[in-house]
Amino acid sequence: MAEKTMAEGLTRRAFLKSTGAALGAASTCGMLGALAGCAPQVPAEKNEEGEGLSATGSETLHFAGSCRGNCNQGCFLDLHVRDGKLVRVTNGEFLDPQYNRICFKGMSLPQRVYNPDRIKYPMRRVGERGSGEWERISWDEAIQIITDKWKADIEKYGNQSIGWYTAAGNSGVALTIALGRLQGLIGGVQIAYDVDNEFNKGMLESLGRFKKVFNGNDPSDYVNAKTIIFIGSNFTDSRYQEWHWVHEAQEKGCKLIVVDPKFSGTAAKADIWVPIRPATDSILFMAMGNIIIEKGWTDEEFLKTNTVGPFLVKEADQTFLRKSDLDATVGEEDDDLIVIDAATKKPVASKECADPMLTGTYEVEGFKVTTGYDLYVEAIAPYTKEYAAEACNVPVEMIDEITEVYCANTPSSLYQGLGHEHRQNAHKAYLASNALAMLTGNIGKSGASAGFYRPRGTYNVPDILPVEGSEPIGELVEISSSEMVKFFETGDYAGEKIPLKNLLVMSGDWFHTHGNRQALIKAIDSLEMLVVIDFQMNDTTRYADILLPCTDWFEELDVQGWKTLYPFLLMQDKAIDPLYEAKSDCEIAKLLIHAMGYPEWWDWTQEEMLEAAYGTEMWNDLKENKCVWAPYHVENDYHYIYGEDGVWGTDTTKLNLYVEKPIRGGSDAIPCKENDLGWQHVPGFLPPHEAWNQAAAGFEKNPLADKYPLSLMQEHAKYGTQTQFSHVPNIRELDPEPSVFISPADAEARGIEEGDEVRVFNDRGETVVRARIHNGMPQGLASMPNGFTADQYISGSICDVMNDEDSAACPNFNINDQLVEIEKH
Ligand SMILES: Nc1nc2c(c(=O)[nH]1)N[C@H]1C(S)=C(S)[C@@H](COP(=O)(O)OP(=O)(O)OC[C@H]3O[C@@H](n4cnc5c(=O)[nH]c(N)nc54)[C@H](O)[C@@H]3O)O[C@H]1N2
Ligand SMILES: Nc1nc2c(c(=O)[nH]1)N[C@H]1C(S)=C(S)[C@@H](COP(=O)(O)OP(=O)(O)OC[C@H]3O[C@@H](n4cnc5c(=O)[nH]c(N)nc54)[C@H](O)[C@@H]3O)O[C@H]1N2
Ligand code: SF4
Ligand SMILES: [Mo]
Repeated sequence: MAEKTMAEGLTRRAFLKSTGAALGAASTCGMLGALAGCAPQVPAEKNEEGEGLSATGSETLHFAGSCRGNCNQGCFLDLHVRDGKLVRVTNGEFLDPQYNRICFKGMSLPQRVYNPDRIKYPMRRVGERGSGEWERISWDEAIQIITDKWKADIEKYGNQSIGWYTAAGNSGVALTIALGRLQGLIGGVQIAYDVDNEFNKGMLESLGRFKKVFNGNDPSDYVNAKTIIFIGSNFTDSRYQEWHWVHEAQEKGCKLIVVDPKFSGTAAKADIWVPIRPATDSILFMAMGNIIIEKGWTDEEFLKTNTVGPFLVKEADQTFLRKSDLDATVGEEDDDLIVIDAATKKPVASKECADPMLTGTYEVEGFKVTTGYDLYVEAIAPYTKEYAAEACNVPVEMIDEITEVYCANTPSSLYQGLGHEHRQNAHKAYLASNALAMLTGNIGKSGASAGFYRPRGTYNVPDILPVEGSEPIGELVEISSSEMVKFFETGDYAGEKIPLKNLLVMSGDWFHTHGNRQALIKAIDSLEMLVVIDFQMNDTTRYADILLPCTDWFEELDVQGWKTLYPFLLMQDKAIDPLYEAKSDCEIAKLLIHAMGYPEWWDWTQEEMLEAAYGTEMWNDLKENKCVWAPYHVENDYHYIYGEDGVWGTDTTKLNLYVEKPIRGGSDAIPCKENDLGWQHVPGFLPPHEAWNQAAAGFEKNPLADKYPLSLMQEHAKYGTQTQFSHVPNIRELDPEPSVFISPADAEARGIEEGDEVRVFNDRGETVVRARIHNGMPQGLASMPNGFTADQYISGSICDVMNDEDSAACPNFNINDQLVEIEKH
């Protein structure tokens, strides 16, 4: 009986220990399955044999669930509930079974639900900030304290005295709406969640996206690829639910190329491992572009019809020449791009030209113009394969070989992860690699993908966020998270005084995602009230003035909205009652909104809210079937291939080999620090801000490297989803404590042995962890995989040495962009 093994064997000891604490406060829902929101997914009579009765004579009920942390996979879950308690989690059944999967984190979720570190009641800080001294208060008191202060501060300083921070704790839709309504009412200051923005910038600029699906093929399509290049992705550890398609492709002869400085789990599966010098990826891809052009492996037809290659770029302002430039009477509706007709060599509107020139510099009615293709070619020309061999520390023969495999063994796909992303200037690597797909036409068809598949299940949420006919208190302004230390010290942001006194953090570990932690801890002294909503303790909750306990994922009704790998929407049943005094994020938002005196801003139940977000028909379908095709796919009923019809999600509907309008990455509300647009139109190379410890590619090493010679990255640990599972016993059994991985050579030079306690430090701070000596690490690179909160380190935290500097072109958490030294503790 598999059920018994899981519930009574693997998890039993830790599970019983923690459920003991939970039982007193938790009421039951399972047996009362007929209650609204508690309807079991599978009727009792369909339960498998042996699962029937518990010791108390109650049966196991099944509810639909989805794993909503930010591992980007969002598995469908079957929640086994007995006597009102979650006793087991197994995978749910998708409409298409090839997506059916679960991992050890999902299976361990009962341990997270009944985790002793859960926040049980509203609490007020009584000791120093961070001292961990709290007193229990009632919900009424908590809401009163918060809203009295908010009201008084809004009166005194205006709505910018209230601020918000949220991240990716729960990819359900309910939370998005809860915070959206609160912010919609109060406005104030949004501290931006500047995550993965070099990736976002590079991917969106070059490939565009559609509102509902972003810009990559459905991952089930990997099975059709003949070559896949993984770049900065430890796919076997960070996307394991998709690996089986890659593996199936490999079994059919697909060649796997892995570009990674470390011999990672994914590299171990590769046909060719390219051990690149960290942060030099864009150079490698520009060199590959040069080889493709030189060898004549370009797909000219594809370039002409699917890319902006033939469009003419004006030398004067680097934008495309349009009909409206030549005739001021042409309106937006009738406007078009101008190209040079290959037969007549005359400028014509692109829609009227079957065969445009891909190359050339021309004079058109006084405008000096060059084709987008030529500007790309000119930009990459200096990055020859010989240059790249030296800069990237990869042999010329290997660069030749991988280029040939990518071009000859088609269809070819690129999968671009984020390992190389988390450093300044990394967006260039995405421009440069996507260009290879455009040059060769390896995009827009089955087996040929370059972008990132991410269906947007939240697509119509923005429409229901404003409350029609109701005036908000004030406008919402956004400020960059990486400016936080400076901002809290001075109160100035971009030359303006912002009277921020209060901050509400929900669904994000603000202190863990930012670098320079000690400076941030000091800087927030100027903050008068930090309110944190979470269901478990994390690095931010420890500094809160008021802590509010929210429900864990299975204690509320929700829909899995985003960060998924499949074309479905998933229902989250309310499978168990909220533990202790936890309330859902929506309920908390409602209490705050009502106490502020604006009940019209929250006059729905959670179910009504979700129905409004999806429309009655879809909502009823979801309620009944739990898993439904996401709307885009219902319309088409097929597995998504981005750009298959030759229409791309960009302004011009073409792929941007040349980027006419460089963007910032995340929100458009925050301008780039320096906007050297000229440099941003085409691929190029600049080293990262700090993590550049060797002279290469014509750039001297960072002078800090004399003192701090090791470049430190943070991989996304196999046994975790950021910090979400940090205190789950099963997970800690697999990966007990924070470590730093270093090469044997670096260890030897420092007299460090496997398992030694070591001090990892730089000018920002230090942390003490255990050293792991890893043959797959290159000399000069160290890695501290993520997944732990500060209390789990011997001392300090990765965030004490982590960089908090923005990119010039794009605000971002550059979590891999730091130099450190390591010594025996
Ligand atoms: N198990 C698990 N899965 C996750 C997450 C998690 O925390 N745990 N987090 C999710 C999230 S939010 C994200 S952003 C992704 C991140 O997951 P990935 O995209 O896989 O990124 P990382 O784990 O940061 O790094 C992947 C690889 O990049 C390599 N790398 C480092 N620097 C460079 C470089 O300069 N060039 C190249 N080519 N490679 C480099 C590293 O050695 C590492 O092997 O994972 C998602 N999935
Ligand atoms: N030091 C460090 N910083 C990093 C990274 C790293 O690896 N190391 N990775 C970077 C990347 S790529 C990413 S994507 C970000 C991720 O940044 P975050 O999204 O902040 O990551 P988590 O640490 O998982 O924090 C999420 C928090 O949300 C809580 N939570 C989960 N569900 C709910 C809910 O329903 N309601 C509420 N109120 N809270 C909930 C969880 O308990 C957890 O405390 O971090 C970035 N910054
Ligand atoms: S952690 Fe990710 S892979 Fe594991 S069950 Fe949850 S969604 Fe699936
Ligand atoms: Mo991320």
